Amino acid sequence: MRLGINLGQIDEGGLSFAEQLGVTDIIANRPAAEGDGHYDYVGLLQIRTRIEAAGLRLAAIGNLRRDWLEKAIYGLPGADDQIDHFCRTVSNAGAAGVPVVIYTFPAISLHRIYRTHLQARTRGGAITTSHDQTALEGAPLLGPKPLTTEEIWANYERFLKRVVPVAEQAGVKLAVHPDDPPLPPTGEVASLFTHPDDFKRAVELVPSEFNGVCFCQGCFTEMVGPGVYDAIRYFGERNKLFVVHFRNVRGRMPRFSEVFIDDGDIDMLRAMRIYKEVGYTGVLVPDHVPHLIGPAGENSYATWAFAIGYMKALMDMVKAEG
Ligand SMILES: [Mn+2]
Repeated sequence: MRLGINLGQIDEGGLSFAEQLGVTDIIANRPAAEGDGHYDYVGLLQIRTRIEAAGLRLAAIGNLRRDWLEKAIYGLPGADDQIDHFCRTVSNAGAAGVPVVIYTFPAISLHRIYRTHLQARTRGGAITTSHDQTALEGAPLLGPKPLTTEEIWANYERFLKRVVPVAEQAGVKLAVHPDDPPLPPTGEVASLFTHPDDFKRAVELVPSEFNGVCFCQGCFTEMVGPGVYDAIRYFGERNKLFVVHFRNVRGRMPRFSEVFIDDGDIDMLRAMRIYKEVGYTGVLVPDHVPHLIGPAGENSYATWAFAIGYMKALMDMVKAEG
């Protein structure tokens, strides 16, 4: 198992921070090398070489612009063109030596729903986010057109049938991340992923060793609470874990809060042991952290350092268990 961190800016500060903490892998989060609807080869190559020059490894790119797939998600005119662009990103990633592309196929989060509460409090008064789904009941959500669950699955299948062969050719793993939060259909907008079974369906839709999951442990816990351990095992045993977002939460849908890594419902040591038991060899990164006091912002180094240090200790511990 490898320890990684998400970086938005691939700059000296972020890379030094990773090195100093003993992190080995970087996930480039919406790297600033966007071309016209896709990532170009040279931009990705430059990101990889910058990371490698710091003695680190580029594990994946993720957090791609959501609107790049909006027409594909809704099945609008221009859908095939967007899928073509996505295929170019995947091909270019392969050529540039990027092993994994993390993506979402989100209808609901196109509406910028993230949490109902953005200034909640957690331990010691740290600012965090929380979500109360009951506040969204009856929300008048409408995309460019009404979208049913059957339609979004059909559109997703069309996408996968085009993209997976390209990924195989390019040697790039496609890791799907759920909408976060994993909302049920809301207003006239459908959603794909509200239960681990939906991911089973996704990986079986177009079977391939390149079609798998970005296992956001936070989102899976938001879906099924303690069922998260079985979900790790299920996808891990089938080699479908391509990336792990190692995050803790308290509560589950319809109500949950983001918390510090050691302060949620998930027994993080138990989770780490399962990743090891199933033979997971990929990267684990921390994901969403409460704002620590001090130089403010979610991206302050201290709050990430706390999560990384905790993860590193857990990884060392399960390694020592043999
Ligand atoms: Mn995540």
